[in-house]
Amino acid sequence: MATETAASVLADVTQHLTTEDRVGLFRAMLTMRGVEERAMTLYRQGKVPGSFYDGFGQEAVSAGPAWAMAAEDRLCILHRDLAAHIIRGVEPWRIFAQYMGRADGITRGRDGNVHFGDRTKGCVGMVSMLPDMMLVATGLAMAFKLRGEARCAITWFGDGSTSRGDFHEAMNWAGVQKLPVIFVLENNQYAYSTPLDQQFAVNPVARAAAYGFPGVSVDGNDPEAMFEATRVARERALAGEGPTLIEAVTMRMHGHAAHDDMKYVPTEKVEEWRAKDPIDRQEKRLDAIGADTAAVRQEVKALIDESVERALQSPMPDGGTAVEGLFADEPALLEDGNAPWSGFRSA
Ligand SMILES: Cc1ncc(C[n+]2csc(CCOP(=O)(O)OP(=O)(O)O)c2C)c(N)n1
Ligand SMILES: [Mg+2]
Repeated sequence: MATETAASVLADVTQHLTTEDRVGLFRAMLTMRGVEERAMTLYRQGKVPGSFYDGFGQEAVSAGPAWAMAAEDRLCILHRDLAAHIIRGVEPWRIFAQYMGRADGITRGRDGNVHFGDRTKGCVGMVSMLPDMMLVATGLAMAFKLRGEARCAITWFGDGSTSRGDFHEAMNWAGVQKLPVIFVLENNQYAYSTPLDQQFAVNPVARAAAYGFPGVSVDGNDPEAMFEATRVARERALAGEGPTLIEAVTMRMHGHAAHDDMKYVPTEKVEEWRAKDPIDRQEKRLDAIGADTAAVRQEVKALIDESVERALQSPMPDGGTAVEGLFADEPALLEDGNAPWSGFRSA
């Protein structure tokens, strides 16, 4: 099966994106960047425990695809894809609270990191083992198919995780069953310090053909190209034609996480990609059609400011609630009459 080019998927992008949509993509990417920049400051101030991961420069990879998905679809989102949560309506103040481990975080203080998801908004909580979200998305798609529902699942995963068996299992099963699932390969040139040429001999987008479905390579720094590729993939999925693998070609502009100075990445490479910044590019496009991008910038800045303040007001969680919400049905009491988690209770 032929691999399509970025140019072919961009052919008629504005047919399916109104000016409002295009501004919406810009706003979502800007919000993602604003949240992550401010969260990095909070991390350096010691207010975000553990480590901190961001998707600086990769905002289009999550914004474009998330914009193409419907309310009834399900999104299995990874650690550099904050714009997907934002587009689904997760409020920035709750994301700040999440990073700071506060009671109003999405996991209500159970995690201070990126392992969160708000199911009421169709965002599935992130599984840390990579790329197990591919299996979760494939399972969701299997359920949609079995129930005869016109819904689609999408998941993101990195170049590094394509070397694992789970990648093969998910792709194979989705191909065999022609499942309504979209796989977005976030090719940001590195998996921690491992560059692509040490990761695989053949680009994984070419592997899609081996599983019986198309692989398309897209400019991952262009939110409209990412939207269009996903829109086409979703139509294909809903028509019962099966999955699509979309390779988003991008660059990890920061270290793996806040602790990583990425000295192993040549400076010229980072500079080369800085010129392709997705937010700057979308802003230029919008300026060219007369949209008020300065107003969007102001609006987003105000949102970030008030969101940080609100999150800082959120209390630390009560330790006694730590194991609440783990079970759909509470397990039986122990022989001594205590609940299995009673040892964890603070009182
Ligand atoms: C099975 C597994 N092994 C190791 C890790 C630790 N780990 C987290 S992110 C990461 C790098 C992943 O690289 P890539 O898939 O390219 O994604 P990127 O971080 O570049 O977005 C590693 C090794 C993990 N989460 N799961
Ligand atoms: Mg990577």
